[in-house]
Amino acid sequence: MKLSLALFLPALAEAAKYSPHDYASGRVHHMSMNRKEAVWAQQRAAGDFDSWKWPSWDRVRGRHGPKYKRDYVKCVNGYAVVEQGNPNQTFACNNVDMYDFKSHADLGSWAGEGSDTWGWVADDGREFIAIGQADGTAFCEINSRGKLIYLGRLPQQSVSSIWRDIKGYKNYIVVGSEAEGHGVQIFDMTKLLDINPSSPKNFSTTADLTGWFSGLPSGRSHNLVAHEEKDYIVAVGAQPRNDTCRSGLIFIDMTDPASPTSSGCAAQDGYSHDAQCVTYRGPDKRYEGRDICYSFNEDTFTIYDVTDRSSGTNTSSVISRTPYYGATYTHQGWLLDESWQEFLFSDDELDELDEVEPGADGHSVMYIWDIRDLAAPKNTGYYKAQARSIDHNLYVHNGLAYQSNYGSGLRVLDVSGVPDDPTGGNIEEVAFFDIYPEDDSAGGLVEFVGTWSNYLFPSGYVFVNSIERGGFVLKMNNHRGKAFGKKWPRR
Ligand SMILES: *[C@@H]1O[C@H](CO)[C@@H](O)[C@H](O)[C@H]1NC(C)=O
Ligand SMILES: *[C@@H]1O[C@H](CO)[C@@H](O)[C@H](O)[C@H]1NC(C)=O
Ligand SMILES: *[C@@H]1O[C@H](CO)[C@@H](O)[C@H](O)[C@H]1NC(C)=O
Ligand SMILES: *[C@@H]1O[C@H](CO)[C@@H](O)[C@H](O)[C@H]1NC(C)=O
Ligand SMILES: [Ca+2]
Ligand SMILES: [Ca+2]
Repeated sequence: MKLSLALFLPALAEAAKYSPHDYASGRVHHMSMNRKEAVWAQQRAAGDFDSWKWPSWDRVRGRHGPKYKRDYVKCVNGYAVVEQGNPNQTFACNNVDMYDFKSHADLGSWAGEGSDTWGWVADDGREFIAIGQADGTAFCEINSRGKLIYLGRLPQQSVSSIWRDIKGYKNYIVVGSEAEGHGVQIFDMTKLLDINPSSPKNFSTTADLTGWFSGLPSGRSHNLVAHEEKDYIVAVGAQPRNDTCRSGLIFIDMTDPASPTSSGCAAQDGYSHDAQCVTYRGPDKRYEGRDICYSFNEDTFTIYDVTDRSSGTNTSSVISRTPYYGATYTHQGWLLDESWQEFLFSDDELDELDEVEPGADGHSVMYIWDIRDLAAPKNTGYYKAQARSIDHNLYVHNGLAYQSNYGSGLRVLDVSGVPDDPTGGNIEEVAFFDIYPEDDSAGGLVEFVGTWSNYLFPSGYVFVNSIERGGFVLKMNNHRGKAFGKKWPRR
């Protein structure tokens, strides 16, 4: 389909920069959500979310047996050709092979519209994935051959919403949504261990939840953050903004997952869109062993000390609040090395769309942060992608950043050399798989289409959730057990 949004929201395109008030009032976030809703409404009307159009591999049969004969489709000369002659089944790629695909329809969803995803590994090494969709969360096992085995789903708690965010917490997943009344679902993944795939289970949103957190102001949240080591999770972006917690970090004690309780919130810097909360280990001696949240707060990168979080509002403190060149909608980020916290990478969700430098040409930008002084983090450089698209969620494992970059798909960057060159000069894209071929002939759309998020398993399989189609299982073809950046490990 052709997307034509020029008429929808001229204000977003015109205003290159927004005022602090535009952020604080929620105007920028509101415009961004409206923009997405507009794109997705067009796609919905055009039938792009009728995911049954995309054949799941285990359903495809030719006249003489399976049509997709190969166990996996190798990336050869820059393409993984799932079906000869079909541009929609020909994926541009480098160094990544495709092992399976299942449509959202075959993953038990009537709504489709994929979003976040998170995995869980059982004690015996079996790998399971939770897949966000507008009407709930689908569950699959990914077997040793990289095949998705559908096991069932956890329906939406209140009403549908494409915004469904999932994190792993010990043997549980926690699920939040922008739907009012949703709260936080706490689901025990060990329930999947004994399911017979021939009768997938439709779990109950009451009887099958270990716990349900109902203490969010309106039940909405934008995302959830897990800090397993300290037995808590954090809800961020829980609207409305005029609530006491101001859509900041809302701490939820998970000591007993059956009865999660709120233990206070950090409202000082207002709305938080996403965060990573960890125990501090790194060069800034002042914070050794403290609980630190690295937070992505719309117009700033904000660092909190949340050690004293458990007694009401604002008992934790803001260590720093840092604006930066290019900040348009500070979205998400991840540490290079949780065990020695010196560098971090962040993404911005509106810089390309709003044509703000350095993302003005639509080639997505990953921002590099030197956080060796938590009170004065520095944006030391950035990596500019060769592909045009908006960059979305990124996660770093063993010196490699796995990005879900909407229309340009999964992108894997070697970021292991950043401590040697914090400008990002030595960052290299080492692999990619573009799950959204629809925009390739246009040179890549700067639009909210394609992939929302991805999850890497110890086996090397990467699950990629696409908004339109369903779930892809991919693997880097040089991934012998584990993939490492060239300069990894560092110490
Ligand atoms: C590819 O997908 C696009 C978008 O859904 C559609 O317009 C087009 O007809 C499809 N082409 C083929 C060959 O299936
Ligand atoms: C699963 O249960 C929900 C209610 O909790 C219901 O709305 C939905 O239709 C059920 N889905 C299937 C496939 O049975
Ligand atoms: C808070 O904002 C909501 C809209 O998001 C509004 O309906 C409500 O009246 C506001 N409450 C206060 C106390 O301002
Ligand atoms: C928390 O801090 C913010 C920012 O300083 C302030 O506006 C708000 O009133 C504080 N809330 C409480 C309950 O102290
Ligand atoms: Ca961006
Ligand atoms: Ca593409």
